[in-house]
Amino acid sequence: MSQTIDIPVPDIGDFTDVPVIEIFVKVGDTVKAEDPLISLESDKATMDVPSPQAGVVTAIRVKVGDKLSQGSIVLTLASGDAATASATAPAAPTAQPGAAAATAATSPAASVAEPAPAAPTSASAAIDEAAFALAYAGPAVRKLARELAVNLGKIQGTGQHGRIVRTDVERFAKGGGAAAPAAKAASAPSGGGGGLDLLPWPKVDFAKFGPVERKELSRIKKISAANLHRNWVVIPHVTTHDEADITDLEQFRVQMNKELEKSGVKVSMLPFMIKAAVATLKKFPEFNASLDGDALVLKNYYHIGFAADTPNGLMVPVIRDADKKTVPEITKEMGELAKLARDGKLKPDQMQGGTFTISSLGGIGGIYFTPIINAPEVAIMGVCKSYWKQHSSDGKTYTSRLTLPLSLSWDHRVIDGAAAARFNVHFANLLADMRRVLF
Ligand code: CAO
Repeated sequence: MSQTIDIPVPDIGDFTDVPVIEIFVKVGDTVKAEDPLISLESDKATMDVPSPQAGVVTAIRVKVGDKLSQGSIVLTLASGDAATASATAPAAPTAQPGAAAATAATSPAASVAEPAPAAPTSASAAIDEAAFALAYAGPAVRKLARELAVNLGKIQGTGQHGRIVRTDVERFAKGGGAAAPAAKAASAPSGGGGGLDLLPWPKVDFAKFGPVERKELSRIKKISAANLHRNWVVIPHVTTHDEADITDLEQFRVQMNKELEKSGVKVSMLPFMIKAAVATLKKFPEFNASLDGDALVLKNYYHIGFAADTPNGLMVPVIRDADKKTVPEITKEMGELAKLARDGKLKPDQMQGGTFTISSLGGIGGIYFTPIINAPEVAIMGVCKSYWKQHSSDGKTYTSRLTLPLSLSWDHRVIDGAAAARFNVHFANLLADMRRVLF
């Protein structure tokens, strides 16, 4: 007996009001359990919503651009005898060999990770992995491209904002479709299949060499990995290191904590750095900006992100309007946001709108590191553990100064080395004497 059911968006974590960017099926299509139905895209991740069961699509309830949350109805499916009969019917005439396998299970949660590249066969060996990784396409389309051994980097997408959709891949596999402009394909300088192009990711049977254990990456790790990978590959990073003398500031911080003891607020060095960052960003506005095509968007607000280490991976909560908040207010908000992050309860809007990020490893250790810019921002300040350093201004007499190592990574498309060095010097001078923030 046939029965119709409405298919809702499953649990997609903290995401709400996520726009539909692609619909993979149409009325009359037969789907199997786990076939992708639609693709949702937030600014953090692309998610495919799979079908929970086999059936025939009788109505589509959404259109591209609609914003969906968990429970929103996507489409109606006829299941049971009628559907089973149709489900065994031959595939649609446009389907390519292997296309059915290409629509295998995708996680209902943020499925940002694409399937591992196949072992290098003669067909897939030609795939330019860097261009493939950079191509604007969702997980289901990437999977299909892998199955059809299609190099995504060579396709000009016809979807919204140039997104590559299923039909683009299918058309390209048949020998049609527009090729991507050469500049879009991130091939090595040798280009055109030369011997120095990126090789496929090595596929190794690690168990051959000793006992192993397989652990899936957390959802947060998958999302941050995809973002970090894109940012590292797309942004020409340079890191400028410097140091700040925080001897007096540390003394002041300890004194203030004594005075604030009864209020329960305990201030670390980070809120002072946030205030110093805001003052430095005001002096160097191109660091508080984002690239938009050929233009730079300078922001007149100061929302400072801070990297937080959580059991599930790295998260970047944002302190909004940090310029309007006091150090104790920032301390309190930072503590609340860090706790939410560690408990996995941070909402998307608490991670959005950042204009500059500080990544502090000061509580842990290290001397310098290379932080990865949190796109679409153009710079990030990395900070390590302060240490006592011998300092001399005349080469004869030495004093011990508490020294904070700074590592500023910046986008060389927007910022040049001289500006970055000046930014660090100004930031360090403010930390050396916070009274300068008033000027
Ligand atoms: N030098 C020396 N000591 C420092 C310091 C520094 N630069 N920064 C912090 N400390 C001290 C603090 O004063 C505190 O000492 P006490 O326990 O004696 O008071 C201790 O280190 C722990 O500080 P904290 O880490 O709890 O507090 P914070 O405000 O410095 O940082 C937060 C808060 C959420 C940023 C931090 O807990 C965190 O998650 N850091 C990791 C960020 C990260 O992973 N970055 C890497 C991103 S790239 O993968």
